[in-house]
Amino acid sequence: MDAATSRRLLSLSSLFLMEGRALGVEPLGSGLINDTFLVRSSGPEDYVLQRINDSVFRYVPLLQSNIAAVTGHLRAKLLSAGVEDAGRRVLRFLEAADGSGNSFVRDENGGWWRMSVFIRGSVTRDALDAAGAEAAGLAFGGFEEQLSDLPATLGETIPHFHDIEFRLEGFRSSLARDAAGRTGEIDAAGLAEGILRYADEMSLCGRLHREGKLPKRICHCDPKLNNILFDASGGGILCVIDLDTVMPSFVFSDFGDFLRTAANSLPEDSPEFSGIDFCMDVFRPFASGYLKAATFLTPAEKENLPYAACLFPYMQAVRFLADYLDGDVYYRTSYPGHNLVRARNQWALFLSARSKLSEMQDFINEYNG
Ligand code: GN1
Ligand code: MG
Repeated sequence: MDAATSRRLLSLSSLFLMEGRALGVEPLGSGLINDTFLVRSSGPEDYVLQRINDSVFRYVPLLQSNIAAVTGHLRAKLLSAGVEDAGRRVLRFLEAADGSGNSFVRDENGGWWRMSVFIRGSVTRDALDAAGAEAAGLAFGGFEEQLSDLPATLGETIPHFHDIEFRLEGFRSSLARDAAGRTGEIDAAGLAEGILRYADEMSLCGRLHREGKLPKRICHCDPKLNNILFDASGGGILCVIDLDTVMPSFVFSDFGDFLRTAANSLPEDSPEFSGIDFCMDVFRPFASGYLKAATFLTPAEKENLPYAACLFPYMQAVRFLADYLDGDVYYRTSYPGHNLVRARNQWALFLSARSKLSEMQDFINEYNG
């Protein structure tokens, strides 16, 4: 990072009510949407400064008020349960120094910024053993359970975010528009045809919802493995971060999207497609943990968890491929074919998960007794 950028970020940090003085700043994490930085301070805490991508999150005040409702509710529960170290188990956003009471500021170009406390001694992980996968299941099942009595009504920070029928409609228009002249390349991979072949099967959740058989609940909706903070000294999971997409959705969102990253034998942008395997060694402990914590699930929700494990790699292949066709306008990319590689990776994961559907169903049925 050049000196001018670093000075600018330090001065943006001073627009929040932080303790101490900002000493230095560095890039943080690998998110594909927002820009994230770690701010080292002279006070007891370090901070995370983020520029919010407002072409993705179009109404930042709603976004931040959702997050305040969620973090406030979680914090109150931790405190009333007397949990030790509560400050490391839920995110805390800082107030702006301008007296507005807002948890965001706008820069001179209209950009939106926010700052939260960096959770001390936390790390993210790229892979999990069985105990870690079970802990993650408990964490996400527990997250939904804790929020099941949230008094506030949350808005959809991205309308139709995990609505597969809507995503497929978008994909079909991207194909027809061919804005970047790339349909030839994806034909070669046979990808579009494959996606359309499974469209009906994968749209099951929309049908169940319309038939009144599948409720919406407050879900995290971006539960990828690197959105979980682990205690660096081996004390297990501290908390779930990246709360931008916490909104009403089907529970499939958290169950399926977690496994999409954690049960993939390779990272989501690896081009080694033939090495991609949906790991049942992650599915089993994760599903056990999740079912243990999410005591509110209906039979229809439980029964369709294996479908959820297929739906999310499928939906992500649709989203990456649509973005590739649109000319890489949504996801941050590092090279020209990046989104196509990601789409093919997710497609391979979908096929692997789908080939294990009955194995997953047997496991869930057995668990339910
Ligand atoms: C995006 O920005 P990040 O990395 O948290 C995306 C998720 C995708 C993910 C794929 C708001 O998440 O839905 O699953 O990339 N978030 C949004 O890596 O679109
Ligand atoms: Mg995110």
